[in-house]
Amino acid sequence: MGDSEEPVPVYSSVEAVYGDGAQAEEALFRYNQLKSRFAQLYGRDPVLFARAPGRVNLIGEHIDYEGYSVLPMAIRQDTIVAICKREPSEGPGEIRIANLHPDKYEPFSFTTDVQQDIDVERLVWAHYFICGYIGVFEYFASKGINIGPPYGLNVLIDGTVLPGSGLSSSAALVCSSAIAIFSVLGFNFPKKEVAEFACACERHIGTQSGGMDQAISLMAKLGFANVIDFNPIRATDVSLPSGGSFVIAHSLAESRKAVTAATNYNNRVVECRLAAIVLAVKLGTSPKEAISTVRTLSDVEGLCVSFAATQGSSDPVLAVEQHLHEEPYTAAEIEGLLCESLTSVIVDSRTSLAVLAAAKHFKLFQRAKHVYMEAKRVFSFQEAVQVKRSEQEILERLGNLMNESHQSCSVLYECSCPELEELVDVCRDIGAFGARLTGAGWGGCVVTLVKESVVPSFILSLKERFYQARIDEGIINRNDLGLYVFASKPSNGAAIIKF
Ligand code: NG1
Repeated sequence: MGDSEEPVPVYSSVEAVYGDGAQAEEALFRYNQLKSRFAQLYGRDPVLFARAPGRVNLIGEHIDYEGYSVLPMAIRQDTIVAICKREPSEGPGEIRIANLHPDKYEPFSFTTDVQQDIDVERLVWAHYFICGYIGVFEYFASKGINIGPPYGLNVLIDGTVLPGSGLSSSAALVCSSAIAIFSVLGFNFPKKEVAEFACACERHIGTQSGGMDQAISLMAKLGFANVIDFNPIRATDVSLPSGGSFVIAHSLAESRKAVTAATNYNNRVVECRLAAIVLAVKLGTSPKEAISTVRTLSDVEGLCVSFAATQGSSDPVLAVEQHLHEEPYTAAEIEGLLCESLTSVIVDSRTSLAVLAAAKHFKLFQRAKHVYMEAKRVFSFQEAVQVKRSEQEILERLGNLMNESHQSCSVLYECSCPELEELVDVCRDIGAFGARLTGAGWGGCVVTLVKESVVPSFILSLKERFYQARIDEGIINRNDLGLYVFASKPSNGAAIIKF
């Protein structure tokens, strides 16, 4: 039985998750704080805690939703959910959700309706818990599990993954919520299945998310990055070179993925889908068949590779270069090629229709080229850590791949922003092997590879070159700097903790 077939682990101590020493002490402090605040709020102790980590994606950006493998690692920052069922004596069924930091995240109360709608126009932080709640009950329904009338829940949450940072605070919150909910109801499930339904349920928030974040959050193992494959989800451990360290640095521009979905994240999902359908048609599939069978660029990779073979190559990019044009496509041009209106091609979701309404044109060439080339870089990265070379050579190779990935995200995928560009430049300038935006982009963090031995001086230089001006302008507080720039080793995946 592979790891991913195993249920979410249940531990009775924080050490099992966070390791020994300072990190375990820090964690214990957080759990104790949650426990006593929970008792103050709800008059008793939580029955259990569920935690799920954020992640940093080392390489493979914006390709998970196209079906391609990615290479992230879990970070130590996580979200912890403390939970208990509400007793009938506590009044009508409701879900009470509070945060350990009510100054930033006010409390909310929701009904126990398992089919409630999330108003994506008025998103609040606690909706991510509700999204997990809806997801758990959809999963129960798919398994024929009926627990009778839903219970009310008391919930208290603490998260240390910075929101809007590209480190997947949303998946950490959705995954920890989902685990807490099924666990307090007396269930546990294989990690792989939880990752799948957690990904599906995050779509209630309105982004057509790919599945990387939930998969790594659930399946990560201390000390390893992972290659995550999709359809079906599978995680393979990757040992990183011991002399290197990944430093994560925030650009201080917030990536507001859910709010900007129609023009940014979901727009790219739709552009890739249209690129895949147009490629299929150009390569001989009838428009009708392409529209009904092709969803992602991985669906047409075979056709592209066969086309490349006619020219003695196996590179799908050749088909992109010869069958798509660089000039952005208008809706009318694509409709002409497909003999259908775009709204009847993309009929399956409200969020995709919002993309069509907002789009001026579609950059099919650029998006498809990025996806195929980035997918190849993931394999090259995985290969580079396995090959017998000197450590310096491996680190240089990985750094180059990260730089190429950033260039592609920036130029072809257009998901960077001025602050990320500045930060990437500074990182390279002060000696990183490579640096790139991580996560969806349009703000958020950069991940940069440096020699382990220089991490402290690297962080110091970053402070001087990037953050000092922002501290002087009052954008961030000097004392909070550790939240925005830190080195990270691969951390553990999600767990249930009962003490
Ligand atoms: P972030 O920015 O960390 O939420 C998002 C998606 C991923 C992936 C990356 C881009 C969600 C929950 N996550 O990550 O699936 O597509 O962008 O590689 O939507």
